[in-house]
Amino acid sequence: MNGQARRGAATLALAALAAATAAGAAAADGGGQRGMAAEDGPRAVPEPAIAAQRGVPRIRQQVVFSDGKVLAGPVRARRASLRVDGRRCAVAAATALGALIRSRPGPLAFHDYGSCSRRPADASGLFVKRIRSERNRGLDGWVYKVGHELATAGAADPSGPFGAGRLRAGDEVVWFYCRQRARGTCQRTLEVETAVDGRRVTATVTGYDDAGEGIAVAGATVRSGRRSATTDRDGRATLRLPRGRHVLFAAKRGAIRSFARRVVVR
Ligand code: B12
Repeated sequence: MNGQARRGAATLALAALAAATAAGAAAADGGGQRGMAAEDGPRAVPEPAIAAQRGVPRIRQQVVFSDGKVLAGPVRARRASLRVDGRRCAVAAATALGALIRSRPGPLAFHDYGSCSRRPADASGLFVKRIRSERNRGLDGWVYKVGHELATAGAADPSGPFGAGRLRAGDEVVWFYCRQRARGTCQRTLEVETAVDGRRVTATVTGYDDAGEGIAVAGATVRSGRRSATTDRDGRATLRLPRGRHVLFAAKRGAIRSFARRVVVR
């Protein structure tokens, strides 16, 4: 988990009221960083060795679309800016929204429920209502997790995703399109852990709810290149892989696929 102080998940309880989707598209300024790779594995990003970047955390980010497409890679969560309804708004470094904008995932649209300005401190009311062509509708829309937990604060909130400090180097942030079920929770996000014994790689898949509570996931596909296996009731699957370095991930219909993990078979 990403920090002991980060507690308390945002339970997106089903509102009786219909969600009114706010109008007003906005443009984001990624400040020249290259976009993320549509991929299966992490992508190397050249690290500009400029002093201004020191202290700005490099995080891992995944943007998972409903059709299963994934943009993934490391991102330096630098300060960013965007325009909402003709206003220029600054977003603090080390926030999930700063990282999202910097990763340039494609067109983004926002609504400001606060009073954003050129000061990042005013950005806590910024809300992502579209990434590429996927637009929030009804009670469904874009959410982000840090580690396994749904953040409890807005993505540009300068107090950080859980109100207890901003993103740190190595944090994993996943953006996905939440489809709230009858219980009013989002899809589980998958995590895959591996153990290597000779050429046998045992993968254990856990699915985390909004609060970061995990359960073993049966029926998930663990994939490494062309090889794949399906998890049993304990969430375990075994793959035989040749010597070398491999990347694997877990996916299941109705859940959000895991980050890619590296394994080395000796
Ligand atoms: C439905 C809902 C969503 C839907 C919105 C669907 C849509 N069409 O846009 C989705 C699933 C997308 C969503 C996302 C998030 N939500 Co929400 N959401 C709600 C919920 C359950 C109902 C809101 C509603 O429909 N009100 C009725 C309509 C008529 O009023 P409205 O003002 O027009 O509602 C809009 C705003 O509430 C806005 N909105 C929704 N969530 C958030 C979060 C923030 C920070 C902001 C600024 C605006 C915003 O979207 C609504 C529909 O357009 C409330 C809880 C509640 N019961 O109020 C939480 C709630 C507003 N969400 C919350 C949070 C934390 C988030 C996320 C940051 C969670 C996350 N980790 O990603 C994200 C926002 C990320 C982003 N996209 O930028 C918190 C806000 C806390 C805060 N600090 O202000 C609440 C209060 C839940 C909670 N108890 O923690 N949410």
